Amino acid sequence: MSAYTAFRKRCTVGLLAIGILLSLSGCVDESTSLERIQKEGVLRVITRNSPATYFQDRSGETGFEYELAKRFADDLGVELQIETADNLDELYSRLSQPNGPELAAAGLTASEERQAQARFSASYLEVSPQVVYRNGQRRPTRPDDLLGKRILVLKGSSHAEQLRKLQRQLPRLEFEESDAVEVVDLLHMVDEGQIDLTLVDSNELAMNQVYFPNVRVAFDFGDASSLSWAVSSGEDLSLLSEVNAFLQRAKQNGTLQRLKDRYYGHVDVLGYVGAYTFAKHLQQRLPRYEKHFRNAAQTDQLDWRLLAAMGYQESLWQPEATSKTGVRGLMMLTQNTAKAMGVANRLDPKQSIVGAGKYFNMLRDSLAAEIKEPDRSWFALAAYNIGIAHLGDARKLAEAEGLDQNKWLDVKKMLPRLSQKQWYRKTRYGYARGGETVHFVQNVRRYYDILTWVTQPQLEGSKIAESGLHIPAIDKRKPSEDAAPQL
Ligand code: BLG
Repeated sequence: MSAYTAFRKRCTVGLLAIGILLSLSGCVDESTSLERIQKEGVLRVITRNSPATYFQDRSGETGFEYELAKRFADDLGVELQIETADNLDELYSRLSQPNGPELAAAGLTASEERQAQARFSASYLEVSPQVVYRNGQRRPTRPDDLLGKRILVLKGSSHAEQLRKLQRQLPRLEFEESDAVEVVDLLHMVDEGQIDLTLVDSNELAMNQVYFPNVRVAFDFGDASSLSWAVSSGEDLSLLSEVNAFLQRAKQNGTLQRLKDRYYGHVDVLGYVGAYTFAKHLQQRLPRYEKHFRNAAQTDQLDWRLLAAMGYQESLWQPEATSKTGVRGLMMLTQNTAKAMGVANRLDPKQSIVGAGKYFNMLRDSLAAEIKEPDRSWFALAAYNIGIAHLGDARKLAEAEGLDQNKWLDVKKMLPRLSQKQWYRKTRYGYARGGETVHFVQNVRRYYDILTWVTQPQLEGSKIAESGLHIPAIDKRKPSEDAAPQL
């Protein structure tokens, strides 16, 4: 061994020893942020409490961001702990605190102003900022049309940032920012004519369109932007690269698309007119029957919103509805079902709802014990529409195909076969319009989802806007001259 080699070896040993000593004494914690999360077994995520991100529903915590973050935590094998911030400034400042949450998942846009505070992940959703106005007023079509309007946006939002940029070209442009409101409040204020315009992201508008009948898209404001998750800018890159890998997988295996459809796809499924009509009926018709739904649901231990969703699918909440086949009333009871449920007058909305609740419950109770919730409820819905006997046929077809007769996803594939001769001639009860039943269950579930979030406390809290939320600069100005009369 040369003297040089011996010297190097001694140095290496020395350095190693120092390294071991340092790490033993805890002077250097070399674990990455990802390792720390895994060691502690908890991922702390900060979000906003809003229908488009995170809220409480019939079965607990839910929302697009919550569901995605929950899957991420499950993948990491750790518990998810959600924290909420009241506004975006607070969210970013808590994210950068030394003992703050590790991740922010709140429909965030990787805007220039925020790049200094946070590192953003790859995008998981493309959205367009949209200018929103009230139906009946002149539709703004370009940035110049924003001049002289009462505009309110979320404080600290990318929309405020975009408006500030526009102000450089249009110095007379005025707008307000508020941290006392959420997106629903902004839309509510446009809907009620309390402000002229607001800016929201397309996904948030899509979700809320089914609630506010008067709000309309004026025009897309600038380019589409990408929603991302964020980690504090002080963090190492371990968590961020794990997030990116997860988002990539969620894109590839369809998880993102499913969540997007479930939360933001109402307008796509109902169509623009359908969403608008639903919103109108929600305000004008549902209040007349809500107490009947609630009472009947309580008696039968159901969620009243499921019963209401069925009523909307059956008759658009119209007590005198009649089908071509003579089925009648708000809940579309056949004569036989009405009789069996003790309904004397099918056209009486209260009786119709009580009878339907009783019938639905009876069907649900009669299903095989192997069928678990929530599928159990979807099976009961199918039986409500097609009859328990035909549903039994579809389950048998599923079994014969090697599918699971206790899973809705499998049985729903078989139902359309009940109207095809090659299949229904093999069944015990024969022909039935099973395709319609699939459609029926799908629609009821869609309305149920919508009703679930429009009746959640967060949205009901948005009534603060109605009761005179105080935004001084806005209050001072006169309502615009061309405001449309109330519909
Ligand atoms: C349902 C009955 C089931 C009955 C099935 O028909 O009506 N449900 C109710 O009365 C609530 O009881 O099952 S059976 O008794 O075991 O035979 C099958 O007959 C009602 C359905 C029929 C459907 N809507 C509730 O979903 C309907 O109105 N179809 C007609 C559509 S159209 O006007 O011809 O387009």
